[in-house]
Amino acid sequence: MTTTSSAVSRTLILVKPDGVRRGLSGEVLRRIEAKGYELVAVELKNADDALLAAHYAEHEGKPFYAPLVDFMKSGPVLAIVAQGQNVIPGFRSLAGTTDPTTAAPGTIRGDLGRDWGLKVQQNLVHGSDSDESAAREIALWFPTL
Ligand code: RTP
Ligand code: MG
Repeated sequence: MTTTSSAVSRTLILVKPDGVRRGLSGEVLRRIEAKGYELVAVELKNADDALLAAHYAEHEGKPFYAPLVDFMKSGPVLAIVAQGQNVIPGFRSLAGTTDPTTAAPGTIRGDLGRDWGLKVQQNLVHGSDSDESAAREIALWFPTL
């Protein structure tokens, strides 16, 4: 039997402290839901060093690592698990490219982000970039899920 359907997957999305501070949590949730993805878990959290070291392990040693961790501790983060077919690349597409200056209009970073002249890019959201990252990150942010 052949089939064209793809399995439902889950991704970890974060509204970073800049997004929460600017009152954009609702706008991000609205875009996730408007795209047709389902919210599985939503929780406001204050990330600590241990959680951020695990979450950003791939970036340890890079010049932006320390400012990135400081930025992520500068206020609460809205952690979200969303699900749907192809939600991992789907949300990355909604988010837009990393640099908000050049992220395409229509994307979260392109519409709502900009360069603030700070040490690290404040680009409003995080989205898991692979099946493996999503499983690892969901387990870190929502250990009981
Ligand atoms: P994310 O992990 O947050 O979804 O973003 P991403 O995949 O698009 O970007 P990544 O390369 O994983 O970088 C993680 C976050 O680090 C900050 N960053 N700043 N040169 C810089 O100023 C710089 N490079 C990276 C951004 O907040 C980026 O989202
Ligand atoms: Mg990344």
